[in-house]
Amino acid sequence: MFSKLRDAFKKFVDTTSSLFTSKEKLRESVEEFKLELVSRDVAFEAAEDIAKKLVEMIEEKTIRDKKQLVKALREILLNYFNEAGSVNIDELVKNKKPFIIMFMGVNGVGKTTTIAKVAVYFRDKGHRPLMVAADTFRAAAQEQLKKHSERTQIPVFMGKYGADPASVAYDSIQYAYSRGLDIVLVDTAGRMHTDVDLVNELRKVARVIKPDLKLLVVDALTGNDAIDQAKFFHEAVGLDGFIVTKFDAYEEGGVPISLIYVVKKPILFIGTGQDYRDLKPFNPLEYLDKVLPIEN
Ligand SMILES: Nc1nc2c(ncn2[C@@H]2O[C@H](COP(=O)(O)OP(=O)(O)OP(=O)(O)O)[C@@H](O)[C@H]2O)c(=O)[nH]1
Ligand SMILES: [Mg+2]
Repeated sequence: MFSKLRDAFKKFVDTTSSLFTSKEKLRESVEEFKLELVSRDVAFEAAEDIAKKLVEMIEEKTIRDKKQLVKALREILLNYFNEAGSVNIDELVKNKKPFIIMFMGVNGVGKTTTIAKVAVYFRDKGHRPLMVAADTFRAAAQEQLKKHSERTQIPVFMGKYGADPASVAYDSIQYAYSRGLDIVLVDTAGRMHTDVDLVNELRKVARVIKPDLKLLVVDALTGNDAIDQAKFFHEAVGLDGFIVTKFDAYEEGGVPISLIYVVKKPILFIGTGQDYRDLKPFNPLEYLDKVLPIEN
């Protein structure tokens, strides 16, 4: 996992021994480091900021050796994660019933599978979730969720094909109320993220159901595109956080840094496989331990 980003950090740290003396070499190496970060899915803005901060610290002699360099890197990144805040979802869901989560994301990112995983996650903790198929545009979308419902035995609410997604979502909440279901997980339409109709549809759903959380599901494997999707959905509908899928197959490593740096919202969960329990709360410290070289 994330071996490529780790290699980029390691390479930079390993080549810095001469940098503490020569300004010329430092600039060269930092430029190369920036490009490497970008090629490992770190957003350009974030790569520039990391590089700028490191150069300042090296020039001010706050960083004098490799150990201090790794420590500084960790602090810079950790600060990004802190600025993005955190969402304690286990606590939040206890305080409002039904708790409504609206899931967004473009086609194929793993949105529907993720909703089923989140439903299983909460059922394991003693909750009674409801999955809602508010993508009435594609018949397949309804079928997908129904299959997950059959496999997991978690109830699903489906709208009629072609019905207004906002009214389906609204009805699902009444349904949850009347059956004592305490968490409503709303699957929305995918399509291209630049689709104007989609944006209007999602805004309407959000207006009508007033979700407690709006989460964007992104596929780590789409790299820089995931960053564009995040910016787009955040501007169009507003986001409270992310779920990043396909971490199990992800080598580049930079997507988490980009998401939280660019949108300043936390990552709640990561998808780590195709099974229902392949969903883990995201832990920034664990992530940093994996991508940074060891300080010694
Ligand atoms: N390896 C891996 N595969 C995943 C993960 N999450 C989802 N997938 C797979 O990704 C594929 C697409 O998942 P879906 O849940 O259908 O994605 P979607 O975004 O709902 O797709 P559409 O509704 O068709 O737009 C499926 O084969 C999932 O099993 C993950 O974390 N790791
Ligand atoms: Mg789907």
